Amino acid sequence: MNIAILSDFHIGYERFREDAFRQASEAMEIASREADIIVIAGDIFDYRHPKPEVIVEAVSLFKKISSQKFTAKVVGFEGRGKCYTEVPIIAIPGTHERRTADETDSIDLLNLAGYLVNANQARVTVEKNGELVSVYGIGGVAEERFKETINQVKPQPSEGAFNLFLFHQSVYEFLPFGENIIKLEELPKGFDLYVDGHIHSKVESKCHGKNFLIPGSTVLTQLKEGEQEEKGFFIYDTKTNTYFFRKINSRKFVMLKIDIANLAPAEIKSKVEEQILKIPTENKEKPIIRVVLEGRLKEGFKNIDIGLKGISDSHSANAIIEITKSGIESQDSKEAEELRNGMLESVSIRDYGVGLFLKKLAENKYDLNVNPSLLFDLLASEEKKEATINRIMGLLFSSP
Ligand SMILES: [Mn+2]
Repeated sequence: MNIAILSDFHIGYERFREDAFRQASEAMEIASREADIIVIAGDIFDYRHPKPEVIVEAVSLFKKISSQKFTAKVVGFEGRGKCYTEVPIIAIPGTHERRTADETDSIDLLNLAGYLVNANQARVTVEKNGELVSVYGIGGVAEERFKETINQVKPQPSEGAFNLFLFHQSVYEFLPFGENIIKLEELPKGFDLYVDGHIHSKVESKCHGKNFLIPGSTVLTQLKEGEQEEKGFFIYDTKTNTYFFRKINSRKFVMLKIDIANLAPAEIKSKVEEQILKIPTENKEKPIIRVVLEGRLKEGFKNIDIGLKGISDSHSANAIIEITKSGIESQDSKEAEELRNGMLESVSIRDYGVGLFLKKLAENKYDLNVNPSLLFDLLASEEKKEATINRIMGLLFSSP
């Protein structure tokens, strides 16, 4: 059988909401035409409690895809939960859908509606012309709980079937950020194929001598360097153990790292402009360009002096441009760095903020008749923004 392996749709992702839905839909439509089984490795939704309009998007997509004609049928289900359909669309909840154990999540909702089978801590068996494929899934859990979960549920391959192990975690070989993260060799043995989600860029590797695949997300989320590759999913042939990456039309993402060492703001601006103009913009969807400025600014200039907003505005018809200035070293970033390094442990962030605020006010010869600490508290207030702003304006600028 051919298995389509997809992951991380992040439907509802605010920043690129339309992209998330459009790209997930395209991937699912192609998958339903070109594969016998669709397997989704978690994070269908971007958050735990999707808004009704986001649920509607997902329901409309899964309703449509699950009503297509599939020759392969679900013939077996054992484990947590219940199965309500024969349609071979199999998914697990990811870390974005995860709720506390035994609480229902949004994958349970799609499962109950019969649009897919939730394989979280369960084995789903699919049959087509006498061939069996068995999928054992474990939904995303906190990294430190994953090994314990494997020990509890003891995933076993099923005899006489092609066995796929499906999960949604970091894997140490690709994200070595902690002791708790599982290593490939610690994954359960005996499966013919290992499929993971969570990591948003594509990975092709081996585990216990078998193929290990991460398809990556179908939508751009983190604007990281590794996300410049084209999005899509794998189609895996169980008879030959071969696979290929099926690309979808995803919005292009380009990351531009620009060295601004010893440049003045005007020079930086023209350097950025020049680099942006080199990127082709012929695609139907505007590309997302992330400009990362790195290096130490020319003496005498500060971060704030670089007026880059004009650049994003002047290109807004052809591209979505985001400019990151955090790689710049100057007085401003030194202050942020002090905070990060915990050099100010004895001082609360708020007190440190007040200190900076007072210093800046003094530098600017602030002499209005409002207590600076009160002003700080008002400006930092999270509540009733409009009323707060009116109050500040009143205090500062009304005649006594
Ligand atoms: Mn994800």
